Amino acid sequence: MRIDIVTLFPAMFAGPFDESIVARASKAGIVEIHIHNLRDWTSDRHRTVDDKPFGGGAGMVLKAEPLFKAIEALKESSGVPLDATPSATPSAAPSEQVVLLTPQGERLEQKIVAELAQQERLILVCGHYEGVDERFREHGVDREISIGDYVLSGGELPAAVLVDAIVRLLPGALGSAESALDESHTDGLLEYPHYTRPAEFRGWRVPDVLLSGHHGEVERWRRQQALDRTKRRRPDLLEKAAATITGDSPENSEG
Ligand code: 9D3
Repeated sequence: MRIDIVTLFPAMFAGPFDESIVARASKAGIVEIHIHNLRDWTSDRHRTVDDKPFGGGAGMVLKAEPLFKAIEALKESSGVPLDATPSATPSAAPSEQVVLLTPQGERLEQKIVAELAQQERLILVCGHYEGVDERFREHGVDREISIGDYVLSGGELPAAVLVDAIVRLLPGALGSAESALDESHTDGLLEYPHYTRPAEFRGWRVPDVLLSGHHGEVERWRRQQALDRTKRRRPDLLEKAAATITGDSPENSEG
């Protein structure tokens, strides 16, 4: 997968992609991430990316022109090296989506992450200031995503969150131990409590069942703990799981 990120603050991406799973996946050629400065697609002397809102009001709005120029240029770069041997049957255009990170987008959840992980190319556009010109949102963007109902100063951290969530789903990105662990945790429940040595720390003991060596009992205890914990902390997750089972989930609605 190739991911292009368009931002006014490229330096914000220096850290997150140089560590852990994303860094490993980049080195292994599983993902190719390119960061671009939106100012590179301006043509005036001051490299202007924003302007005052029509109709008045506080804040600035990202101009449509640099945003369109950016995504058009990135779409044109096919991802195929310029010196590639021409083939008799030109391959189909890679599937790609332009995603705008914005507080007005649909709230990110694992299902959306999984959908985006199917694309061959993603172009992520980080909003900033009061937002982007509506004509870019309407005619230049395939999908709008928020990472939750809290106010951040821009779309950069949300873009980094999205990339992290996507990359770990790409084939080969996780080690075999990590993927096995991951599969057992896709039942929609919160995790059971984890302990490691010592068996007693400052007088706090590890539950006896975990030291018992009875694998069946350990499994039963963990399942019960996961259920109790989910019921108490995240009843919404249980309702969602129940709705999926009864066929009463939003994916089956006509809306
Ligand atoms: C305080 C300004 N707000 C006025 C109602 C609007 C606003 C505009 C731009 C609020 C935040 C931002 C910058 N945030 C993002 O671009 C953003 C974001 C977020 O703030 N929270 C969760 N997900 C995202 S994705 C992009």
